Amino acid sequence: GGSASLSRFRGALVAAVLGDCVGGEFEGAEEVPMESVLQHLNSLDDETKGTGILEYSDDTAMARCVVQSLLTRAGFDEHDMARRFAKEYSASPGRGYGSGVIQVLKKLSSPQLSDVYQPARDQFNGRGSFGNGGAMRAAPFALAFPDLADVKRFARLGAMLTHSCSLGYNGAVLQALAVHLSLQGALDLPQQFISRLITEMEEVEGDEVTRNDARILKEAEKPFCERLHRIRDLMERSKVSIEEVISELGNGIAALHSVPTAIFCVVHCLQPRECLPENYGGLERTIAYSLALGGDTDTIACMAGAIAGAHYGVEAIPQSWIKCCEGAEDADMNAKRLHMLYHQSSLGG
Ligand code: R7I
Ligand code: MG
Ligand code: MG
Repeated sequence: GGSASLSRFRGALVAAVLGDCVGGEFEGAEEVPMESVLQHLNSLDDETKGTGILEYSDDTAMARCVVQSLLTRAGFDEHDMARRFAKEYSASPGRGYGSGVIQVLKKLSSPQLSDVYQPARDQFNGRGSFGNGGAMRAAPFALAFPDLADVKRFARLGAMLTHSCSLGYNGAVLQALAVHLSLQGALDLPQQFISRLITEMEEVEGDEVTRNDARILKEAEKPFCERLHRIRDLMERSKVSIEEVISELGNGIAALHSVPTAIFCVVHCLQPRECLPENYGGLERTIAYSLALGGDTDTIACMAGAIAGAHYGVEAIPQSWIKCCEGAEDADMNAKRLHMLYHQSSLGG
């Protein structure tokens, strides 16, 4: 489809859910042989096996809150979004939330709370979380706001409800930017796609707070920019092993060790790869490759899924995969609603 087409919106939201549901199988595994990944993915095709439904985790649970809030309020409303996070957590606390964020979600349910950003600021001795929980639910911001400045601003604020460390919320901004650009067709020119992300993140990471956090955590001055440069270096090489990707970019629960990794999975899988089946299309390759990295597989596949889905469109997703994943049909419906909101706002509202 064309730029910002309905198919791209549906692809983004549905593939994010798929990544989460399918990736849950390997979350936390240190090494995941490609053979196990393909076996798992093949079992989804095989209805006679009765794989049953794969449940979504916190990644999708929180993304659904973001979507519902953006749709209901026709824009960003931090109080409404915070309330939805808290309500969702108390209704289904067993979705695999990060161990720190649970404290925030409990505090957010208090009716006396006036500053909804305060519980997040109290995390980790006042420094805030750098986990990828803000980034994992950032894609819907790119589907709600056509304007790049809005995507950056609201993805940051939406993440800050739980992640007040710049390495947490800047990861959410990067993920939303990647989905935003992918929706416009920017992945047709992958090198330029990365360059544009670097240009944007130069500005995002240019502030005093980011510099300070990076110094305290002993990271490069602009940590996400530095990782994007590493992606560019990896892209220039003819062969890259999974071990190298993990050591250069990471596969962990920190936003810095997972958002750039998800972006790499997408650009790396734009073309056929030796380690992946020939009959796989780009979206299938992206999901399979994300899982084979091990570590935080549900979240990396969820984020890579959103970016890849926005590029390839919903038609690239195997029906048999959609059928196995809890919440995939809902995501498809919500994508249609977001598509309407997006094109309403672009008329100037
Ligand atoms: O970021 P968050 O919502 O977790 C998301 C992850 C995804 O993989 C989901 O699929 C789910 O499995 O969890 O939750 P947080 O609790 O804010 O952060 C996740 C973890 O990162 C924490 O439990 C810590 O182990 C670590 N972490 C930190 N450790 C030390 N200092 C995050 N921030 C810090 C920190 O500042
Ligand atoms: Mg999860
Ligand atoms: Mg995870």
